[in-house]
Amino acid sequence: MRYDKSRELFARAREAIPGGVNSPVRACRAVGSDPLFIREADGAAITDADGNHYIDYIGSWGPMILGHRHPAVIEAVGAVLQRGTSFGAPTDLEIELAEQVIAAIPSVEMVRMVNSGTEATMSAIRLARGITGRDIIIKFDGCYHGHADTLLVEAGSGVATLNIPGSPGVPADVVANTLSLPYNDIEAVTAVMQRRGNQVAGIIVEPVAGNMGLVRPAAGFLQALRSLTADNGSLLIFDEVMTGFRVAHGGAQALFGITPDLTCLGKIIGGGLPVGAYGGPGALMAEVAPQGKVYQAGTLSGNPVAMAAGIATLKEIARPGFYEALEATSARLADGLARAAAVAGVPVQVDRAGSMLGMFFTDRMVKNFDDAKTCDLKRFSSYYQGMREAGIYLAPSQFEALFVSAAHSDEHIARTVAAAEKVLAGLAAG
Ligand code: KE4
Repeated sequence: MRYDKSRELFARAREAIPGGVNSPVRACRAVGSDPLFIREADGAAITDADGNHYIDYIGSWGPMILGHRHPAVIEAVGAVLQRGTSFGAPTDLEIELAEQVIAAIPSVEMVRMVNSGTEATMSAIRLARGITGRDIIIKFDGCYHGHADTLLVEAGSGVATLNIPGSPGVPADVVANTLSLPYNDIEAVTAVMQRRGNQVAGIIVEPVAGNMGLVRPAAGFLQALRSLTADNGSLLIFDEVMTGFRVAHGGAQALFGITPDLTCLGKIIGGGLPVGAYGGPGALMAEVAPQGKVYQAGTLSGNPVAMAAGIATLKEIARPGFYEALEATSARLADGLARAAAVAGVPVQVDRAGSMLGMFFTDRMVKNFDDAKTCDLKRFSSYYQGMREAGIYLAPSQFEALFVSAAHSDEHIARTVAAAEKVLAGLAAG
C-alpha cells in the first residue's frame, strides 16, 4: 500500500499539533508506524488519505457500534443542523437522550450530559467526594478513566502504551488521595477497605477493563467491590464509557447484575460526536449544581447536534435482535482469531465481552495489568503492521481493545481471519 498522502499530512500536522495528533495513542508510536490520515468511512470500512481501504476494528475507539455513516445518524444530525448548531440553552433533544439512557440503565434515574468520558469520570469522582465528604478514591492498575489529574495513576490506554509513569504536571498532592490496586485482586481491595474504608469516597472501576487490553472481571470481583463500598458508606462508580451499550444494552452492570451508585458513559451515547455523561439515583444526582452544591458545567454540554447523533444511535441499538446479531459476529471473529493463532503456534490469549475483543500476545492468562505487561510487544507490533498491510485496521497498541460493529459482515470477518492466519503464520516462521 502507498502512504504518501498520510506521510505528507503527518509532516504538516507535526508542525502544528503536538506529536501530529490530538490524542497520543493515535500516533501509532508503540507499533513503530506512522498514523494513517483518514479521508472517510462507511459501514465497517475506513479509507485513508491515499485511498487505501481497511476493515475498521477501532470504530473511533468504541462509539461506532452501528458502523460508520449510519443513515439514521446522518439524517438525524442533518435535520438538527437546519435548526442551528449550539444554543447554550436547554433543548428537547437532551431530555430525549437522558430518557433513553435512564430507560436502558435502571440504576440511572437522573443523568448529566458532558462532552467526554474524562469529564464524566472527573465529575463522578467530584460528586462522590462531595456527597461523602471523603477524599480517597480507589482505582485499579491498567484501568484508564480519562486524563483528569486525580485519575492519572497507573493508568492504561495511551498512558500504558507510551509507558508514561503517571504524568508530569500532576502534583503529588493531587494523587495523594488516589490509590491504585491490582485489578481483580479482591484481597488487596478488602485489606485497604478494612484499614481505611471510612475515608474512601469511592471506588471507580472499568467493569470490563478495555484499556490494558481486554480483561474481564474475575468471579466475585465486582460483587466484592459492591459489598465493600456499601459496608463502608463509599460509592461504587462504574466507568462504562467503553462498556456502556457495548457489552450489553444495559452495559456491564446488566451483564453482571451489579448495581453501582454512579455510572459514567461516553462513546456510543454520542454516536461519534462528543458526548459523555454521568448518572445515578435521583437522591445522589440531586447533589449536582444547580439542584445541589457539587459544581460541574460545560459550554457545549448537551449540544443538540451531538444529542441527535446519540439519540439516533440508541434508537437503532434498541431494535430487537441487535445485540444477538452483534454477539454472533463477534464470537465468530474471536473464534477465528484464536484458531488462527493456535494453527500458527503463536501464543495468544483472545478474549471477548460482547463486541469488545482483546488479543494478548502472551502465553499467560491475563487477569491484571502485570499479566498484560508480559505480552511480547515487538511481536504485537509486527502483527499490527502485517494486518494493516492486509487492509485490517486495528488499535495501534497491545493495551487497547477491538470493536465489532453491526456493519461487520460474515465476509468482513472471514477476510480478517484469513489475514490473521497469514500474518500469524509469518510471525511463527520468524
Ligand atoms: P474520553 O475523555 O477519551 O472521551 O474518555 C476517557 C475514557 C474514560 N473511561 C474509559 C473506560 C475509556 O476507555 C476512556 C477513553 N478510551 C480511550 C481508548 N482506550 C480513548 C482513546 C484516546 O485516548 O484517544
